[in-house]
Amino acid sequence: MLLGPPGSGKGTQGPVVARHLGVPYVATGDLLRREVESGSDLGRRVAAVLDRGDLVDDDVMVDLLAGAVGHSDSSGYVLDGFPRTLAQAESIERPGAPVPAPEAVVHLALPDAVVRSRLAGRAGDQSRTDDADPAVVERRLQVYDEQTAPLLDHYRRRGVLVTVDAGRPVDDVTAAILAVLPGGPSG
Ligand code: B4P
Repeated sequence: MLLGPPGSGKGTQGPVVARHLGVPYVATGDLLRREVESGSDLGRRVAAVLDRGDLVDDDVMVDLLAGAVGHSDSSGYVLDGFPRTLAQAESIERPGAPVPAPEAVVHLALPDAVVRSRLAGRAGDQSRTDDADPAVVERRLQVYDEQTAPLLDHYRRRGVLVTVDAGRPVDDVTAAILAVLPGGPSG
């Protein structure tokens, strides 16, 4: 599981780590953007939430995750962007949950100033409407601090949290993640 503020590199590192581990990569941000592109009723509601920089409802997220992994017989995943709230974390700790509780939670640590500059860069190269407006970026940082950062303590208490400095070049961050995973050189 990859946990970190917006722009910390979850979507950059996730596919690489998944390939290395030979498991599927599941990114809830991608699932939501696909739903928006489909033009469904849910997609229209999700678009409004993303444009404000808020989080989509926990029940919707748990259903989307279950739908995405429902046809897979994989015993493991790299999860990017889920959970983002304590309620989502608890939803995968119950019997019958769509994915197992995490074996390792990688915290991609990045200062807010670097987040702002990375998202401003991405707003220029990709069509992410939630990166383009500085007020929305500030809202996402606030939502991360209030609703997602408390998960760090949740997973630290469970003994599965490892922290990686996400401010280094992409390949260095990848190497650091692989090194701390269970079975890696220092994991
Ligand atoms: P996400 O799609 O998860 O996006 P993110 O957190 O903004 O970015 P990420 O960390 O993946 O950054 P990336 O690698 O692309 O979420 C979007 C929205 O969906 C959320 O705000 C929320 O509203 C909603 N959502 C998603 N999951 C949810 C859930 N579970 N519950 C409720 N709502 C949910 O990197 C960003 C930029 O930095 C890129 O341009 C990249 O090239 C660059 N970069 C990455 N690593 C770098 C490095 N080491 N050095 C220099 N640049 C780097």
